[in-house]
Amino acid sequence: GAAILAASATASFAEGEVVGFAQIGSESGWRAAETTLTRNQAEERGYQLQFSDAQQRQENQIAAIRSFIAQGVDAILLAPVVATGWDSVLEEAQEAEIPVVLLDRQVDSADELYLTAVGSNLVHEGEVAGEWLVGEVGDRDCRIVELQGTTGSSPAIDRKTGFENAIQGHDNLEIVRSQTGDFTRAQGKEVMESFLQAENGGADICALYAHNDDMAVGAIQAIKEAGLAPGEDILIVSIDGVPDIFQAMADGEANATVELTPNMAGPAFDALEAYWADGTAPEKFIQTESKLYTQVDDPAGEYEARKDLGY
Ligand code: GYE
Repeated sequence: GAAILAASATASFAEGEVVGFAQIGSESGWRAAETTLTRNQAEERGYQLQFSDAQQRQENQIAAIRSFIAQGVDAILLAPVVATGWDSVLEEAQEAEIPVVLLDRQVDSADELYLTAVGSNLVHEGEVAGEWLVGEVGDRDCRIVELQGTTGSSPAIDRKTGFENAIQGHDNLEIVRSQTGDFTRAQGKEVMESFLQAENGGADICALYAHNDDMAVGAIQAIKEAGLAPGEDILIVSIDGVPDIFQAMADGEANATVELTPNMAGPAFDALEAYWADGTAPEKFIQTESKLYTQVDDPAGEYEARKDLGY
């Protein structure tokens, strides 16, 4: 009756909001976890989530946003596959007075075109990865190969910058080959195979820096098929903290990862609820924390702790 209706109505004034989520795709385990977590958060908060998987294509994300605008959703979440080309569709959302929250990547559009961006300090992640390798190799010469993320994405740009910042001034460390693996295991493996062939069967490679764990996991497979020991013959450092990289570390086949939380939706929905309540405008960037894990931490335990979180 009315009492129950009233009670449920006060449960959360955000109850019943419709949120459109223009997700990039499921190119990595980390992205799958982000999607799982966003669905769970929407469910808990009583939102209706309209989900779109763009298969890593920007035009599909733009079409999804236009469809959300036509539906008159109450907010849009966007994980922008690349940093450029968003101005017009973000202006359309602004004209429709629909707040847009960016998840895990940045855009080069003006700040006024989105409510806030939730993500990690991507440059810092690259610096943490580079600093670990500097400490690991000491004065030894180290020829590094790099698997970059999706070309033109803010993580690929910033994680490259950060790593280069960290090895600056250590002339014994040099990135000798660098190419995109598009954040996927398959392409990580494929590009690593070409690096191994180009570098004396891998004998001349000291370390791999991969912009995400999924490319590193693919590369580990290629290194083993080339008859080398990943984690020993070739050091492996990457970013995300997905379960399978902890499994590789426990097996001695990977050395370090910089954790990226998949929980971008929590802070995003908190900011939206404050905005829906009284127009509160959040900070333009809500930063999540990153943490370095190496073999000395409890990789097997970290694997167990993450294996059921939807990666
Ligand atoms: O590291 C990778 C995913 O945008 C920072 O995208 C995110 C990256 C993440 O493909 O696994």
